[in-house]
Order: sequence, then structure tokens, then C-alpha cells
Amino acid sequence: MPAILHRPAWALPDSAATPEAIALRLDRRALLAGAGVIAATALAPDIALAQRVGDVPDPSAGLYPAKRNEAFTLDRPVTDEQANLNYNNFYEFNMSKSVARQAQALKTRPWTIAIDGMVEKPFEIGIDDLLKQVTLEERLYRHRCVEAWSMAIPWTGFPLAKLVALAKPLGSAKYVRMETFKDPSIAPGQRQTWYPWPYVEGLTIAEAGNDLAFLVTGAYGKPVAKQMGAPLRLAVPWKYGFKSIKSIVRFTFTDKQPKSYWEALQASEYGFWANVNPEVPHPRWSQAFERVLGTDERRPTLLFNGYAEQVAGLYKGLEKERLWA
Ligand SMILES: Nc1nc2c(c(=O)[nH]1)N[C@H]1C(S)=C(S)[C@@H](COP(=O)(O)O)O[C@H]1N2
Ligand SMILES: [Mo]
Repeated sequence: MPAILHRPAWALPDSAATPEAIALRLDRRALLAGAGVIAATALAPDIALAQRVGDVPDPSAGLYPAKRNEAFTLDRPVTDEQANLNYNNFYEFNMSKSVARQAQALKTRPWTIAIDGMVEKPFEIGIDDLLKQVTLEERLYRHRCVEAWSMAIPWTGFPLAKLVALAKPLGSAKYVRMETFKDPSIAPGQRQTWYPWPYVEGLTIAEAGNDLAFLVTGAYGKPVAKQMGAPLRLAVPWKYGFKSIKSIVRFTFTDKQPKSYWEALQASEYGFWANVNPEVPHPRWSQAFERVLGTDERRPTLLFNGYAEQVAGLYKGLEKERLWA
């Protein structure tokens, strides 16, 4: 039986996510960056080629930086961009936090997004056509990973509610299911066939309609980096980070609660709702505190990651559900 069924690699004991461990990884990233191109060419010609393709300017680059929406404020500084670019969860590429180099193999143009399921009329749309139909804005958001580290990011994007409106779901649709690309030829993690690829996440239509639910196309004032989930990822900051699905290719409207990647893998630990609650421990560690990425700060985690005012109303009457895992 694959080890993951007992212990997902990212579900590490607290000690593995100490600031020291992070600093070590960052040092290693700096070394790799120096050796960069030569090593990539020698060891992984396919990745080197992908990097050259990736050098073509992003056709959406002119949309950034977008105007900041000042309604979204932080209680902490924005995470250092380099720290953020070099500490990521993107299991399609590998199971460590050092996925930045491998993720460059992701080809983000052309990028087609399918809208299907319980909608008036299913359709596909290219990312650049979608960008023409929305207005981008910048928002400062917190992000709390279930592994008990956190960051603060200047995301650029548009409300998920805008995409739902374009999709025209039927009244009978209750959920939106989202899916990441599946291409084992560029994503080595997807060659590990015992994982339930593609990565899937879901929200209720009501959650998707909450103004905080944000589709991210940019970060730090430019198109979002591949390792962060280019060209389109979700940010639902009141939920554990695994809900914020990266590199989305499909939105399916349905009346069945979607089973997420992590729920399929380990339902005893990861559920559908996954709202942040410092008082409800993960089965294997406390969720009371978080380590702030790029610093040596440890701070208390807040209910709904500090967004209770905006989202608590979504869960009225659902108190008996497993809201906190
Ligand atoms: N497709 C996909 N989306 C994903 C993941 C992943 O492995 N694959 N990891 C999730 C987890 S656990 C977290 S914490 C965030 C991390 O986002 P970041 O790398 O931009 O910090 O992405 C989430 N979205
Ligand atoms: Mo996470």
C-alpha cells in the first residue's frame, strides 16, 4: 500500500516545517538558481525546453499591475515574494516544497477552460478571452495551509461569482467542482498513478458567490507564477490552503457534493468544508498556531482565518456538518 495512505508527504510533523527547515530549503533554492540553466539542460532536457518556451512574453502581462481594492487589508506584512516563489505545494510536480523549477514545464498558453454540467449551455473559453470579460483587481489575502504555515499575498484576479454568472448555472446546481490539468508528460507527480489525479476541489454555489472567493490570475503585480498555479487558481482564504486549487481547466456545476483530491486520498483527515478553526486540531497536530512563511514568527490562528465576519453566515444551520476539517 502506498505510504501516502498513511501519511501524505505534506502532512509532516510540526518539526519538518520549522523556520529553520524553511531557511535551509531557501538556501538550497538560491544555490540551484545559481547553477540553474546548465543543470537543467544537462539533467532534464524536456524541462529546459519548456523553460525556453516559457520565455515567450505572457500575452496578459499588460493587464498588471491591477488597481488594488482597498477593502481587503492585512494584519501582517505581505510575504516576501522570493520566499513565496520557493515554498509551494504543487503535488502534480513533486511532493516537496521545492517545485519552482519543475513547475516551469507547465505550458500556460494556449489554456482552455471548460464550463459544463448543470449550466444553460456548456462552453469552453481560452484564458485570454476570459480575461477580456472580467475586470482584474488586486487584493491582499491571508492564506493558512493545513500544515500550519501561513502567508500573505497580493493576489490579482476577479471574483469567482463573476465566472459563475458567465456560466449561467441551472437553479438545480448546488456545487461547483473544479479540476486541475492532467498531463503526466510534464507533471512527474501525475506519473504516480495511485494518487487520485486530477486534483479536484469544490465549493457550494453559496460559497462560490461569497465576495471573498477569488479567481487568481496574478500575484505581486504580474501574471501569477507557474508554481503558484498559473494561469488560473482559486483563493478561498477562510479555508485551509488545499481548497485553493491551482491551474484550473474545468468548472462543473453539479447537485452532488464533489469529492476532493485530499478527501479521496485521506477522508479521515480532509473533508469538504475545511474551514479554518484553531480550536479543532488536525488528527495529527494542533491548528492553534501558524508559522509565518519567510519570518521566524509564530502567531495564533484565527477562526475562519480572520474572515468570520464575511463568511460565518454561510454555515448557519450546518453546525452538525464536519465544517473544520
Ligand atoms: N492543483 C493543485 N492545487 C493545489 C495544491 C496542489 O498540490 N495541486 N496544493 C494546495 C495546498 S495544500 C496549498 S497550501 C496551496 C499552496 O499554494 P502556494 O504554493 O501558492 O503557496 O495550493 C493548494 N492548491
Ligand atoms: Mo496546504
